[in-house]
Amino acid sequence: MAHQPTRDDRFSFGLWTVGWNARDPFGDATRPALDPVESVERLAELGAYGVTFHDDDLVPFGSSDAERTAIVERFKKALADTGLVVPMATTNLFTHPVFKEGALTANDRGVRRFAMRKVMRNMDLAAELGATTYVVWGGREGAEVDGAKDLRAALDRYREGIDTLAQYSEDRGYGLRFALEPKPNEPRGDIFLPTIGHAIAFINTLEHADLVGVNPEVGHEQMAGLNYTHGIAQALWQGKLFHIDLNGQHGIKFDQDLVFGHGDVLSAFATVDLLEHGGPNGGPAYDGPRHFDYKPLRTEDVKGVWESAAANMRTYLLLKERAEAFRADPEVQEALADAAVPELAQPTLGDGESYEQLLADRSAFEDFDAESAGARRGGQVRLSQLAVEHLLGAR
Ligand code: GLT
Ligand code: MN
Ligand code: MN
Repeated sequence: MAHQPTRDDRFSFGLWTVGWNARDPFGDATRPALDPVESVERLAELGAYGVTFHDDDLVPFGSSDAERTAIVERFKKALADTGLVVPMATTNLFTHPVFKEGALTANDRGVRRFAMRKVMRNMDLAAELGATTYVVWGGREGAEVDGAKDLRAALDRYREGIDTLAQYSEDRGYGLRFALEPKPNEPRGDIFLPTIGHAIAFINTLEHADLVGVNPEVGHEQMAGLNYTHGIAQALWQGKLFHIDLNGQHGIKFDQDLVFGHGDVLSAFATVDLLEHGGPNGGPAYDGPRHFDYKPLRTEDVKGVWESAAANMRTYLLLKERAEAFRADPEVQEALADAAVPELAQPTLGDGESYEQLLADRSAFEDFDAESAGARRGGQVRLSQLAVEHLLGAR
């Protein structure tokens, strides 16, 4: 069945997604906590290939070394029994009150040192389990009160933190690549590195810039009113799309973490098209795991948790099929040509042409007919409608 996920689709889920017991700032949990081993088993049955986790999702904060070893051994056995892999791991630097004012960028130096050690400890486990990507979501790295934070010093400390962790991975031979996850706000009033663009600009200042990329989440960019597909296209273009968090969001409001495609479905269609095909004129597609970072709705029981996990994968595969049909449709090809989409792949200057030659080219300016170029038809609505029709299964 085309919409039945297989390991080859490389779908992965965080333990914290299906395992969320639906406690929110206004209400108590509506579901029991899930055993990580049960999550591994169920995800494997549903066709996922990978599972990801924060240190504390697997080993509760404050566990003794003996408890930790026992939990990890049991988890490893579940992985071996099911064949599920751990492509990525991350650290919880946000739940415990110690991180209320920040972690790698906390004013309190002791908290920063504790945070660094907490990450290093879980990097050891990540490497042991074969992970190749280490996500850093700085949910508490931010502020509500501008005057209570030296913003430039915070960026210095963030850089120091990431460079130190990258050095640690290199020295230990862990081969991890780091993926910074942007988010504009929530839980902090304003979070540092709020968008993909901010994160990439920050990465360029790092000593270990080559080891660091981004992990953009659909809803986080949309919370900032930004176009997710544009954001990940730039990350791909800069060789920085190390990982992705797929989910759904309805515009600028609190972080909804809906099932992928259950928010802006037309945008999700464009995202899958980009990830699978690399854009209308080709280009690098994304070859990492298709990772879902969503929360099963608080209204759901445990059965609904697994329905929603399956829904993420099925929606992705449906969108992938629609994107393939869209690309293969001769009318789409014609509409793309009509809208001059392939022409953008052609450099603006000719091969070896200098700006002196451009200045000497009267057809480029003096004799250029700006009026008729300005009157040329767009053909964009036709393309948009073709996409909608493929999405709705009308073609
Ligand atoms: C948290 C956050 C997510 C991040 C996770 C990684 S934790 O659930 O809302 O967007 O990806 O730390
Ligand atoms: Mn989110
Ligand atoms: Mn996320």
